[in-house]
Amino acid sequence: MSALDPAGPRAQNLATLWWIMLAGSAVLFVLVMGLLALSYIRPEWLSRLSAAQWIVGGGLVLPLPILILLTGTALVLGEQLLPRGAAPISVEAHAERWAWRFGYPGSDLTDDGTLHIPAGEPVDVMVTTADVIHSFWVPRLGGKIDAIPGRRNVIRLEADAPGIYWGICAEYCGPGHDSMMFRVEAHPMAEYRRLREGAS
Ligand SMILES: [Cu+2]
Repeated sequence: MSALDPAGPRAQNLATLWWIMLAGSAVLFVLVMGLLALSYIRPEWLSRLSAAQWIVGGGLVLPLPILILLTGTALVLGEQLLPRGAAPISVEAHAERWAWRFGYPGSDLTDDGTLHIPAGEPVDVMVTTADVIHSFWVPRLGGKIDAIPGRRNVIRLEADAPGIYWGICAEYCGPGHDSMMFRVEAHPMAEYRRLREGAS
């Protein structure tokens, strides 16, 4: 159930971003630790710089390129996750302490405890809640989104291949929170159509 084991393009974006963030923070860490080590090993090198030069160098020149790169990557990759335009298929996920219920607009397919989606196709999940704030997260298929009382939030997911994926509530919501997991089943498209149409 790891976000670092993506099974779709949206989760892949997030995993890529995770690795870039890790690399960026590692570079900054090594640079700062290098300077710290130099201050012990070769203090005379560092004392050649004035206080103003340190502030400009350490506070702007060192972090800015890396932070610009990280922010830019996050904006570009994050932008691609937004549910732009209408996805051909939408499903509903309704949170209630401490379980998820699923619905399929335009279909009589009823909730059987599993969220059914097609594989290879973006799906919009309309996330709502009956009580407190919860958060809908299927780590291998996409990002997470909060379920907020009185609101209907949308998150777009996509699975590359048919299979079983697991989801979890990612916002602490009370004593039953840790068991608020759910199952997502991605079906081949033809099978999915039969499932939704066959039920209506
Ligand atoms: Cu929860």
